[in-house]
Amino acid sequence: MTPASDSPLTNNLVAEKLNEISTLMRLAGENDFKAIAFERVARMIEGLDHDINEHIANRTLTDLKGVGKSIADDIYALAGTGEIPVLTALKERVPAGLITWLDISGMGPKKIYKIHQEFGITEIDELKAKCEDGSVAALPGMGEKTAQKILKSIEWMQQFGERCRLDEATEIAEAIFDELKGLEGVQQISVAGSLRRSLETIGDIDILIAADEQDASAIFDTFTSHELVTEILGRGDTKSSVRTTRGRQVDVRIVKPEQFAAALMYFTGSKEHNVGMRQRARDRKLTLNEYGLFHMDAEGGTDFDRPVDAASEADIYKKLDLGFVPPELREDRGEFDWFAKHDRADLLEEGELRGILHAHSTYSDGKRSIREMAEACMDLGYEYLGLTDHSRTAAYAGGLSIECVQQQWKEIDALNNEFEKDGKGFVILKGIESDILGDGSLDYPDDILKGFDFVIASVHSALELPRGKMMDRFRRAIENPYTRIVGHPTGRLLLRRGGSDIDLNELIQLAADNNTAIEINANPWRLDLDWRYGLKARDCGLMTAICPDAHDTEGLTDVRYGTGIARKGWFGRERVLNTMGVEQLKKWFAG
Ligand code: DGT
Ligand code: CA
Ligand code: CA
Ligand code: ZN
Repeated sequence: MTPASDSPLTNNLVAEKLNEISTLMRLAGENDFKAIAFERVARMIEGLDHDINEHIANRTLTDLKGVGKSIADDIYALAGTGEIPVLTALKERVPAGLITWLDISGMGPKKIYKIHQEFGITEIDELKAKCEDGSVAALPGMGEKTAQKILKSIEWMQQFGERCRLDEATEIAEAIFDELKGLEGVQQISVAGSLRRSLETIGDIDILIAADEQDASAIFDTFTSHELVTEILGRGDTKSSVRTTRGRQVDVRIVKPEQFAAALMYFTGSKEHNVGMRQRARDRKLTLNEYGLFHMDAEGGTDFDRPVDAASEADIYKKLDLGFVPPELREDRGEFDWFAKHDRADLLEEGELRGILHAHSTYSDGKRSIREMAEACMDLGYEYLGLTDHSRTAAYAGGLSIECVQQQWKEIDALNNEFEKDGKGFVILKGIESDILGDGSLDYPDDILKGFDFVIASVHSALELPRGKMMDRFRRAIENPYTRIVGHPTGRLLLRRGGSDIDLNELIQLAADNNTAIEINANPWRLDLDWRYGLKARDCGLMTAICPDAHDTEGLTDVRYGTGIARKGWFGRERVLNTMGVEQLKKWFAG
């Protein structure tokens, strides 16, 4: 993606370019420090709550954290010419094909650089051939084992892709976790890594166990012979890795019980959070690693003979003058500042959700009747269901004509009467997921719109409009007083399709200013609103709702994934609509 010189820069685009520089530097065998500096600035810009163009216009880029003169000049150059000279030079040096090699597990930039230098190859298929004919194995420092590993990894990559959705990872992790947790010798066990942090896509699954050394072997026996395991990738004294069905890698690590807290913190990550934690330790003449928190020795190294007494993650945070940081927030996006001053963040808990908003029935493209959806909600302990079938323009999804809407209202009234008579304490709200039409208007005349308890407004067509047109469209939809919730704002499908090009910071501001919520679509394909905009949302008081977008009764439990993302985005119950009781919610909807 090169910006046409007439199209304005966006925060994401600048971040993308800087990340590209960092990756290419590594592949070109350059100094890691420089690569890391670019990566840091990229991440900072991604999380920026305002438009980078302000800094470009005012020449104030160096006011931003971590931006030195040289990176600032790179960004000014990008803004001015559409190009960054250092990036252009790197691209000439590093063939594009090599970048895909980074996804091969066990292939760091150094190995890639070496193989490329040696054989002059750039494509994965060429690499595959060189592994098969023994050329890679013959290189110094490689060997047959490495070559075989590379081959396996390529095979797997081509079959499955390198990351998976949160629900897929959760299912596999839970099956293995359940089998291991009761085993003799397992003193503590936890999921770690990106899954514990509730990231929207997962590379591999990490599980950590506290056990005595003599119990490790039996625990690994059970793990590596689990029914989901298709291949054992490695087995050692403290770590074993397997490939499961559907191509996911699972790492299980066993540590000494007294090291569990520090190891759990380390392997939960993120790497960026760990870097921040180690710095805080150093600032206090301590060192933190996966084995524990220790005093520094005279040379500034780790004095393993002088551990600091810290038996839990909370203890470690406390010793570093921080409140306990919930795993979801460990992304180095503001948690250090917050927890240096606060004990807690009061994030949403799944149990605080009192009702379901955004679900479909057989009236449009759902698989269950309204009654079935309502009863499933009751069984799960919810107090209300905000039913939102598709609107009339969404013909492909069985969108409701005005007659159908009126018929649905009758059915809902009848069901509500019945529930009331039977003392169920459950209510169905009349909602609709209205398409946002091309010009930003909603999909029914006002006299129909006013009959709904609430309207979710979503874009389902022309997702590819240019940013300016897209924003105009959303602005009009948000300013429409009937719109109460914006549905899946970008329309992305994780690992499949990127979302619309919109300025989410501006969208959040618009929604907050108009007292309109933006949902966190909890369907694991979407998880849209993206948690990375959480700080902006917090700053302007944006409301959200955790919406399963359920098309079947099973889909209702997806709210667990939405809750994880809401926590990652710093949402507490007071900014989540479906933590309200039905009367309060109706009031909010009535505006
Ligand atoms: P993933 O698997 O790509 O979805 O992401 P993670 O975060 O689960 O990453 P993974 O599995 O490579 O490593 C698990 C955690 O271990 C990671 O979040 C932080 C820690 N860790 C691993 N390698 C490093 C490292 O080189 N430096 C630091 N500081 N931490 C690391
Ligand atoms: Ca992982
Ligand atoms: Ca891992
Ligand atoms: Zn939708």
